[in-house]
Amino acid sequence: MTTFVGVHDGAGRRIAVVAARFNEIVTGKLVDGAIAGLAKHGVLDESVDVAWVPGAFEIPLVASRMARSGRYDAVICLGAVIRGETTHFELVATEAARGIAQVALETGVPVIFEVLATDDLGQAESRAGGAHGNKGWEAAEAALEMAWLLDRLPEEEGARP
Ligand code: INI
Repeated sequence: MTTFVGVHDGAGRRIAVVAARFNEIVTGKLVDGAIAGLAKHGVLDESVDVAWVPGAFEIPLVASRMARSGRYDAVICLGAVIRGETTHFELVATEAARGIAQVALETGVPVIFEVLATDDLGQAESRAGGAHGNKGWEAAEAALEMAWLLDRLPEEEGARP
């Protein structure tokens, strides 16, 4: 029996971060947490590229560009969707999740989903360096774990000579 469990080893890794400016008071802290987490596990500062997009709805397109570039071992998507009075919240949150999942499945590159969807700003802040930790840091660890795993799992038959 072989068991595969990824580890958080950032040596030699190149990571892209795609972050939404909407609710930047929250997403800025998620980005800080992700960068700190990557650095803690050995990813060099010069090996991290951060792309800012207007809102969570725009994340999938830019994540797709980053994933398809072949330059990155993983793409981390960070956003904060906070419930408002309209159904816009649901649409943005749903499309961001759907699009991000699609990019991962279509490209085979790990694409980490850390778009917070909360009822209010306080809940979001508590997950961005507050009482519930920093989800950006967790995203960094998920990215490294997935990169490790995908390096070692069998590839599609015929993918390599
Ligand atoms: N974008 C977010 O990232 N978070 C939100 O809470 C949000 N709300 O609630 O509207 C939001 N909307 C903007 C959206 O992501 C797009 O940028 C916009 O619709 C332009 O396409």
